[in-house]
Amino acid sequence: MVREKLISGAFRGEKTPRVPFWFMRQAGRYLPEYRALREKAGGFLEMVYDPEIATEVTLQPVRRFGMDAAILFSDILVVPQALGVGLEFSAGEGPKLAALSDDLSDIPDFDAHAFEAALSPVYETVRRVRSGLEREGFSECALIGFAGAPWTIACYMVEGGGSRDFQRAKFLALSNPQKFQILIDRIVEATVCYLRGQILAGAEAVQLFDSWAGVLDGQSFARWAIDPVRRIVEAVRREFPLVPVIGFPRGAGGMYPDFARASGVDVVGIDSGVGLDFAVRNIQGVKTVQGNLDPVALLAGGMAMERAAHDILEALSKGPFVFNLGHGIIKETPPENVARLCEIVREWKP
Ligand code: 1CP
Repeated sequence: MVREKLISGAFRGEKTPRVPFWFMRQAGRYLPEYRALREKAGGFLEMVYDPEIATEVTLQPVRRFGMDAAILFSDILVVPQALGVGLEFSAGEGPKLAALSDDLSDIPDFDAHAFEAALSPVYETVRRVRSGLEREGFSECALIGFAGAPWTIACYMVEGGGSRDFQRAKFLALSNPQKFQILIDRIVEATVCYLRGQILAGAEAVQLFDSWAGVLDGQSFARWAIDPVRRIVEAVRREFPLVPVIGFPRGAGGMYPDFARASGVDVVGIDSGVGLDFAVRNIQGVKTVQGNLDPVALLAGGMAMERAAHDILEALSKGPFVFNLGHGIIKETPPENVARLCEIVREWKP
């Protein structure tokens, strides 16, 4: 019989004997072994589409720190790329995509065959990470797959890259909601297909990153952040009822409780701005909570980090909980701080 992994119990809403943990962006530039491989590979996308390198990078933080989950090394922007949108990452800069036109007349079609072919190296990475975890003795470590939530993906497709406030995406969503809905529906369809591919290849849970949910007003949040996620969750659950879905609507603030109730996700990822009492009262009563140490506290280390981590553990370990950061690890973070944080969480007695 296969024994359930610690973190899977927490994802399904159980209180666990120890608080499980992993960190967003746990693979990346703060690790010297990542930087060495990155140098050899050339570019970021070269790493993502090389299953051998991507597997290695996924396993690096687990070997060093023994997290309870590994997260697939990839990027949310491979989905628009597999839909045929041009994508580039130039050194030191963010991503550049071929932006959609003002009238959204150039929303790409969904060609399932081409889409799956483009993403097959990512599925191969998932298979290799699963067997790598077993082979290297990390049989308690779960593999998390992921995708961007439709709103955030639409933001990048409309804007053509990062932005401070994604004003153009918000403007088009408000001024041309019919067309914007078609864009969102297309991304929903592609994302369901992509998550299915990851789960069939061996992902044991999946996370939807809605990094720009926080720029939406209340009404827009319900339509563009909750509804598309709910439809993805329904489709995944129909086919894979036992695979937990984590939703991370970063910056959702006062809309977090609505998201927890209405999106259908099993686990709600909270950013560092969410107050702990608020999370206990309004989110943890409904769903498992994941979060929310400020990545800057991890960067700072020392007493500031220890105090912040203790506060979170004290408040949230009474219910179903997975310790994480409130956003990704900052690239200047000393690996020793990460090691210390792992020790704090592992030794915490709820
Ligand atoms: O080596 C490098 O220079 C590339 C840096 C990098 C890395 C390590 C990028 C570029 N993406 C990634 C990997 C990545 N991205 C993971 C891997 C798994 C892990 O967590 O270890 C994940 C889950 C993501 C998800 C992602 N990509 C998000 C959602 C999470 C978040 O940070 O809010 C977003 C918004 C992206 C887009 C993206 N990719 C990379 C950058 C610099 C950005 C942000 C662009 C911007 O808006 O400025």
